[in-house]
Amino acid sequence: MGQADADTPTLGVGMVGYAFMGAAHSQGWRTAGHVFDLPRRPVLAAICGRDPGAVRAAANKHGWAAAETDWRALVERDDVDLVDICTPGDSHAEIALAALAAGKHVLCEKPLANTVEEAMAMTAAAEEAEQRGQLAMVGFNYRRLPATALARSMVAEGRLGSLRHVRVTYLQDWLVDPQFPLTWRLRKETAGSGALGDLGAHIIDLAQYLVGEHLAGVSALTETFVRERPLPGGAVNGLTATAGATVGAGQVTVDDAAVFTGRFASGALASFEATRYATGRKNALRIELNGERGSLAFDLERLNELEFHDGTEPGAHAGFRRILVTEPDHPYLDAWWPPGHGLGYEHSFVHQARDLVHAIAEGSRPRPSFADGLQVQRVLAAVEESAGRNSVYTPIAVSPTAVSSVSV
Ligand code: SOE
Repeated sequence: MGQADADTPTLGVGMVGYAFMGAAHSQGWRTAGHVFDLPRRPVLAAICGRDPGAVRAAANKHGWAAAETDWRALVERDDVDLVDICTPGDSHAEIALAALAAGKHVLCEKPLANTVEEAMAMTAAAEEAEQRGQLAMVGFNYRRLPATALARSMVAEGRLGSLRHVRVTYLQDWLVDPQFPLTWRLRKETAGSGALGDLGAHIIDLAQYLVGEHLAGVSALTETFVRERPLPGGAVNGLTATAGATVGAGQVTVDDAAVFTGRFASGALASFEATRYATGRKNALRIELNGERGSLAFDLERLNELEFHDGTEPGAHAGFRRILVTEPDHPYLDAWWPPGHGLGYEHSFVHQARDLVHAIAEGSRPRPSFADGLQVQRVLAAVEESAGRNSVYTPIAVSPTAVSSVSV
């Protein structure tokens, strides 16, 4: 159990944004130093949002020492060493570039950007800043659950042998009601894309991380089921909205769902599904890997478990077995509870903060880096290009710096 002592150097954090991801990241920064022995003690220095009253309330609720209403002022604060970007995708590039130029480390929520061009500029700036000792990470938090980290190590050890299939879905249903208002996630100019960039980015990154390779090409279909929605009249927070006076309607300019297949460089075949219309599925991320020597399966709704089939066992004894990922020698677990007590969604953000603090103290490039985020952006763009050409197979370029970045 960690508790940084008084002479542990601090790491001042400044956060931009205070909605769902702002709350989740705040919990990660508050908790990491109290669970893990960290080489830097995170200090929640300042949080930023446009509404003075709302951001002051968020500072009080989430434990931030100060509140700012201009992210440019936050980036320049002397008590901020790291800028954590928890805003919609249309501001990621501007804020990250300014933070890197101001000498700060950066954590940026996924997807890295709204376009490949923005992601390329962010990656170039991050790699230049790295020469000055500044580090940057993109927040694909699902890599940081014990079960997915264990799965990655099992694949890397060869427990599955050569991979043949990757099958991954990310299913939500918060848009099934056509009366859900036209929030920022449904407009291309703010979100970049819909379920594809929001949910598809997660499963693209997780698949590439677990496999240890980049996707070489995709064939895709996307659909927008409800093309016009009421403009927000009431309160909206993340995925929920309260009814408000109808103030007209607007066009949905992003995808509601994306279905795509892909091929990894080694030849393994993959299928992906990302949707906000899977009625009854709330946050159902499921991935299964099939190799010549065995299979692994993970379900976010049972995130303390990993299903493993050892194909080398005698047929009479073979079968999927459940690994309860709560042992002290499982990833991250040595700092938490005794076996069997389990963790939750929010712990992935505590682990994200932990890993970033260690990377900063060691001066090593965090994973996933901005180059990893750029590679996901390239896949997102290829999916949209393929879908725009009626699912024609579309190859994916690989950035030179990204080649070495898909690793544990
Ligand atoms: C909405 O789909 C959302 O909040 C995503 O934006 C997050 O990245 C995911 O972890 C939960 O769902």
